[in-house]
Amino acid sequence: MEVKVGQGVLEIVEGDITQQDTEAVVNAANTSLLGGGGVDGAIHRAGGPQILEECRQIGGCPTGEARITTGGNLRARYVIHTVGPVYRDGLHREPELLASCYRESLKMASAKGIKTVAFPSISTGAYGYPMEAAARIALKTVKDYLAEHPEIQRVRFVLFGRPAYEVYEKALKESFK
Ligand code: AR6
Repeated sequence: MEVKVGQGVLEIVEGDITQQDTEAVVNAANTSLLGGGGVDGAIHRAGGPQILEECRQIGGCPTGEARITTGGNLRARYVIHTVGPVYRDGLHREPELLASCYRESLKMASAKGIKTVAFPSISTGAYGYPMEAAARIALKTVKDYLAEHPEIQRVRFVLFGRPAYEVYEKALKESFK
């Protein structure tokens, strides 16, 4: 499913973040930037050792911020690494930190002249963020950014499995009512 936002397109698909043909894919990393499981493991496995080497040089990333490396062997030319919040109870700045991940990743894309970006559902795996709440924040933040930044042509959410896709689909329909 896709919707127009300003000059750009916001799209949701079911799939694997490592297989995307966007100029950049976003990694759901941790503050060390030294790899892990989930999306992070999949990106480093598919992208090869060059990404990890660049991450080592960068030396880490605080929660809510973003850093960029090349895409190694991925189809995407760049990987934007962002660190989502670990979900506790929703009262420890988790919503604003999650929104910040999406915004800072898109700011990085704008700064680098990247026009198409694919995101996974940040923080909703190992970091435990409830998917419905995360989907609302993710979609709203990206929608707001696209409305103000015509340089970004397409943002794709790549949801892992049908249930995740359906949560995002429902949230997207709600947000465009
Ligand atoms: N493509 C798209 N989405 C995926 C893929 C994939 N290949 N694999 C999993 N997902 P997670 P987090 C979904 O755990 O919660 C790592 O160890 C998954 O179903 O990757 O931000 C890091 O190093 C879930 O909905 O990221 C950190 O330590 C979503 O992607 C920590 O996990 C995010 O799950 C970050 O945790």
